[in-house]
Amino acid sequence: MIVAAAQLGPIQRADRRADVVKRLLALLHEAKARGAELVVFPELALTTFFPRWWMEDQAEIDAFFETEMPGPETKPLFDEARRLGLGFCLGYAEKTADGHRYNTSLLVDASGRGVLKYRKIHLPGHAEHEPWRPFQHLEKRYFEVGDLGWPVTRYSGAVVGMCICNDRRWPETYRVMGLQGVELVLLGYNTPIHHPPAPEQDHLAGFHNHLSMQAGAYQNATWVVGVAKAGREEGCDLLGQSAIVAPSGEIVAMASTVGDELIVARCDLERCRGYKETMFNFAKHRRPEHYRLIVERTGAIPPA
Ligand code: CDT
Repeated sequence: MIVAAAQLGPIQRADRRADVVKRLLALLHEAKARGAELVVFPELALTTFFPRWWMEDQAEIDAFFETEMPGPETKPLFDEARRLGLGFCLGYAEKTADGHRYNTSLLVDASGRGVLKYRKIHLPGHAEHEPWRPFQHLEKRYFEVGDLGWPVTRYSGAVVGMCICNDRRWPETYRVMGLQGVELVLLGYNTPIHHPPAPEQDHLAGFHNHLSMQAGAYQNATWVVGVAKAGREEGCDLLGQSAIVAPSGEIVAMASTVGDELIVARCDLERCRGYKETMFNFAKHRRPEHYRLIVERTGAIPPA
């Protein structure tokens, strides 16, 4: 499968949805021209990364959420992708009819039909206002923990799953999909390079990004398509380095800018099989009877 990672440069707060969708459309056209059949957009691809602000006015918060998908402003994306015969994966803030709010990714097939939804499970940051920070990370305030697990589906000959940003740092994310035979993980992210609680880690942001995705890919014998929203957004620098990672753990394509940029790779699903049948033959080598602690315990408890 030829897959495109459609990295986005920054989206400022004043940018209109319609203008953002025009940028997505330009990337969609480039993807078509370069032979892709599936295009992956970042987390919260329609707006600025709004959890950086403490907001109390519910109407102001709601303006960042989609109540329907497609809605009037996103329909052109669905229509054009269908016309071009392209599937895509889109990250957005979802508000459900009964008032729940999630950080969501939707996989849409080439006929314009939503075929898989994922709601972010590992919500990083904090829920209360922390004025000492230069910017907030309030995902725990604005979103609920996803309620769908990590489902996978068969899509165009591949077993496809999704996760979102901070999920990529947790081995459980990939393993739950790995146990369903995943071959292609689609993953969008918004990663501030500065991490206010631990600034000494800032210079490693790019290393940790790739480390997580490469380990997840290799240990689960899957392709991983990691797509950034990058660049200086409302004064906050977001990591780029979108990457397509092979089941060997090798990066086969990587973005070199922090703007709108398309990278493309031919993801040969046979390369998953090689690892799934040898080193990571789960049925043969896993020992779940020794893994109980992973599901029974959340935080670490060192010995007395
Ligand atoms: N969007 C997102 O999940 N970003 C986080 C930042 C963590 S710092 C609170 C990430 O893991 O990249």
